[in-house]
Amino acid sequence: MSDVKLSQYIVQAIRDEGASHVFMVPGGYVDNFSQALVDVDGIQPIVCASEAGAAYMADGFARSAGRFGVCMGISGPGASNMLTGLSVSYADQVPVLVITGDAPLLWRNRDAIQDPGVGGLKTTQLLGAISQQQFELTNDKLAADHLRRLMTTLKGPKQGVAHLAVPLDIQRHEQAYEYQPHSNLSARSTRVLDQKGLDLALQMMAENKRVVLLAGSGVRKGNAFEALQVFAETYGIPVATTMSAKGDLPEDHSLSLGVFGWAGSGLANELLINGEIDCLLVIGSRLGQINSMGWSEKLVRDRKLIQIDLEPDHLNRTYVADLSVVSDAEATLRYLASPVEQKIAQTQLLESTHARRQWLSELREQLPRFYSFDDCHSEKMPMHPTRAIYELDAAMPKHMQLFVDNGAHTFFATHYWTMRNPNQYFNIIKYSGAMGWAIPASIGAKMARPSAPVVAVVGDGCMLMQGMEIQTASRYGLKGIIFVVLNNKAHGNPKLRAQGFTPDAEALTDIVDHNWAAFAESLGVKGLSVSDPNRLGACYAEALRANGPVLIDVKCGLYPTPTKVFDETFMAEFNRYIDNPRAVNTALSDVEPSN
Ligand SMILES: Cc1ncc(C[n+]2csc(CCOP(=O)(O)OP(=O)(O)O)c2C)c(N)n1
Ligand SMILES: [Mg+2]
Repeated sequence: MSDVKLSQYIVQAIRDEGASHVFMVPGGYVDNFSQALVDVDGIQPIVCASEAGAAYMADGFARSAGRFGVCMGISGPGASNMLTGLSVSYADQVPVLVITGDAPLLWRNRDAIQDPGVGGLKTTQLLGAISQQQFELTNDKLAADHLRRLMTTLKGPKQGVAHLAVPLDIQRHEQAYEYQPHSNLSARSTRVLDQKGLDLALQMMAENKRVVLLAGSGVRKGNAFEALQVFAETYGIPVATTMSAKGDLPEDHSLSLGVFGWAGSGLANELLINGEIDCLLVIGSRLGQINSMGWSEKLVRDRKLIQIDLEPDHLNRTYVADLSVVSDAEATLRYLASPVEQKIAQTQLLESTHARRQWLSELREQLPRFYSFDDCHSEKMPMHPTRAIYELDAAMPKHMQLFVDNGAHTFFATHYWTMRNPNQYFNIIKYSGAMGWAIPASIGAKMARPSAPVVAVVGDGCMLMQGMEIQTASRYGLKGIIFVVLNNKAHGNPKLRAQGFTPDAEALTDIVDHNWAAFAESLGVKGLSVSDPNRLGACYAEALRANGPVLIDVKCGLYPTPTKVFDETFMAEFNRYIDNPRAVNTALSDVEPSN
């Protein structure tokens, strides 16, 4: 077998581990990788506008494909450009491999350009802040070892960012390609099922019959969609999801309550905060701020809390549960729905199935799914974003993927969209909320699932940050991707909070009404613009007919967000000092929400 450069060795190895795309920006310290990426079959380099876009694309790719994404850039500014994107993957435990090409070891600490040593931007320290695992390759003999070990982060049960720093001189070493992929490693093979803990959970549910399930992103990570539906149907248990698991029980299912928390449905928010629930079963959620309505003590008052998660570290983080079980979401839901040892508890829980369904149908009559539903048909000028979203949902094919960016538009796009299939809604607001993410992330997702159309709903502020990446969609000839800019000429969320500001301070939240359609056209993307709500339908239809990427500049007004997040009832929940012995940190809610 002939020797190959280490840069090629690494590219072949990650391909053999399952990588198909590398999102990157060229540069001196990754030149060897550029050559390898065109020489090696079965892996495609995607050149992005910036490394920030590359990291976001790798993140969106991984979320959509359900396998690791890869981004690459030079040390120094390439690495720092990737940092924000990678921080999103880190926070949400999305598997992303980041490869940096670093200055050669021989030049270290001598003021070389982009030196990651003394006097430079220290790549491993910088990315160490957001890496679950990282190695600097200081000897070519260690390549196979380091790559295989990074795969435990990219393919194992606790996923996230894996960083490999490869100095230029090491990239050039040659050796035979002998690499054994980590093929025996898969998230499935490491799944944990705590039957004893789950028997106790069954018993608690049987004794506390008004059970509601809150399903978090752990359900999606565990690919537990079918198991979730079977479990809910077996016992007639109503299911709310967190925002990031929106639609993982289809929202038109008879047992779906919709999203709980920020941007949540009226039904889920009112029931989980104010309703008479006996037992709240939480699977795969850390119950962070936006998924607990600001750590509301009402979420756990006068009811049992059962928390189930694959990661022990996620349990009892914000509330002390009555029962916490370390168990995988899919295995858990299957176990609970099948005949188990605790037969008596199971029979009792089955007996109350009809009563729960009855309870839910009464709740549906009392509680609204949508807040301010009339806005869906608003004729207002400037346009109401609710109408733009409601009609967009109606116009788009049901197998599409929806990427929602960060700002006031997040609330409209989440609240008024009914997700009819699992694993199609994507959002990062729960821990990061980085503006602009959805633009490149949706491009990564389109490459991950080419047959599924993609819609990205973004703000004009988001466009200012990452709008250049639409050129990547155009250059790679992507079809079936639509960027919908809800253009309210403002940093909407800050402006909605700006009532107390002076006019000069409020003006800091204004954005120029750019012609985003013309901007798109200049980058080879079809640009459409719409300001009359009655033209929305025709505009969406035209976008769907296009033979390439499309951007729609939806000129709308600034209107209050639809859910109660910023109104008095729920603000009170945020602002109150929680006098709650079961809250882990009672001071958490003593500050205003921000985004
Ligand atoms: C990178 C980043 N910087 C700042 C913020 C704070 N922030 C949250 S929403 C927002 C404004 C978003 O404006 P736009 O994209 O126009 O969306 P809109 O709120 O108007 O719908 C800002 C500045 C953020 N979330 N992310
Ligand atoms: Mg805006």
